[in-house]
Amino acid sequence: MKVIIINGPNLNLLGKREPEIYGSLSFDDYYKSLQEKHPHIHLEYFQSNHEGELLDKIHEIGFSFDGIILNAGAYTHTSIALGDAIAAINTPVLEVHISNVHNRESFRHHSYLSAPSKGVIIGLGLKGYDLAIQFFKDSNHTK
Ligand code: CA2
Repeated sequence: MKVIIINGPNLNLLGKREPEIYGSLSFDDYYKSLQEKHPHIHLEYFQSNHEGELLDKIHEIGFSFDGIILNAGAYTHTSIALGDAIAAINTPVLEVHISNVHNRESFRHHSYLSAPSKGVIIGLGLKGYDLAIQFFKDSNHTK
């Protein structure tokens, strides 16, 4: 079973800035704990600050992986292109947000990614990524 976590812009700063919103753990450290917790799945991690690179990665693995866990950062709220990419691939996508975007600024309340995604996990901190992996492990999902 192949699952990839794709993180978008600024998520490389996790653990370094704004710990009151995003926590104090770096994603690299959290990813190590996910690998230890889920040793029997093929887990990959990709982060980019560039919309085109996120699109290329989704196209590259979107017909061969069993699940994509996508936190597209602020592109969530702006990118019709990412929404179109999710709709175009076969691999189911779970949209994850660390913070509860609905109790933040109104521009974070809309997502171009939610409708074409299989589901959404919001506001549960880094735990959301773990729950998304668990979902893919547990389900015989269809898109
Ligand atoms: O809550 C989330 O996971 C977000 O996707 C994070 C994005 C934000 O634009 C979305 O509205 C919600 C921002 C990621 C920025 O991450 C940082 C982490 C540490 C320090 C500064 C930024």
